[in-house]
Amino acid sequence: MFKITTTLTLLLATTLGGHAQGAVIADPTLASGPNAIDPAGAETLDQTPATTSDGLAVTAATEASLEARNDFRVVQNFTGFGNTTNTIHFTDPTLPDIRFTREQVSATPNDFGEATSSDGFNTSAGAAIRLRNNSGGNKTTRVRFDFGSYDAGSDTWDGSVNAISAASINLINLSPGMVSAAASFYAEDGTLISQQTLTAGTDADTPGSGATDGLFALEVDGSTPLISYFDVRIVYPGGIKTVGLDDLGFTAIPEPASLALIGIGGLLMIRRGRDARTAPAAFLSH
Ligand SMILES: [Ca+2]
Ligand SMILES: [Ca+2]
Repeated sequence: MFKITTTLTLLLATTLGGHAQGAVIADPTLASGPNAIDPAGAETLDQTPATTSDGLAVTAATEASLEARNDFRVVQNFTGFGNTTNTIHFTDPTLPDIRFTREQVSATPNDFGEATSSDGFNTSAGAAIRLRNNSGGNKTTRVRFDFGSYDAGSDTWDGSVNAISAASINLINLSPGMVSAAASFYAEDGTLISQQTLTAGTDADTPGSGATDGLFALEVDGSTPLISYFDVRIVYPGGIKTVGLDDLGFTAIPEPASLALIGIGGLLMIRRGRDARTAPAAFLSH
């Protein structure tokens, strides 16, 4: 099953990879439940991001709270990702499609976003996403994970729909000498919901020397806008520096409250109708 899925994924990535929109990865295998995030434990997510003190009320979510949700899924393998735009497309209509884009904030275009199978940047089996400053001086790169809808027929992306209630990504090997990384979570109207930061070289196991691994994560409740997209912004020093992103977590698309109520009402009506039909039969059988 795994081989079939991988083959299909590679086939699609190969077929569509040359298109201007980049690679399209169809129905990647999803993990859920305990250890869906960082199942290997090889790169311990030992630093909790600081939430910035700019008045944003929503704080980082924990790995345990996300894994406890029955609507939470994780992509662990990014095989097929190329170095520009990548789209994950699900045939399951309850799941948002996901588009990954990379923006070179500083001048020189020598960062990457493609898949890497290096153990040093993975928190799970299968490839992670590699981001690298390949040479030269300080650089900043921003990558975006947008939850939306992809239409395969017209090859078009709509990022203004399918916002969700929780999302996460692992950041791996923010090595000493690197500067920092921040994640910003946004609503569909562009409102900033939460901003979280990790600082390089502050590993909890080996302070001052170890590379930082951390989890950027957010859960919103009914009083907060849903998550439409989030950005990860990384500041690199000069020289060759690489970080990994792995285990992209997200929830199913929440059902609108009105539809949920109609659904409950409909079930009650069906049940009532069935009870009305079966009650006489049950009575007669006695
Ligand atoms: Ca992985
Ligand atoms: Ca979106």
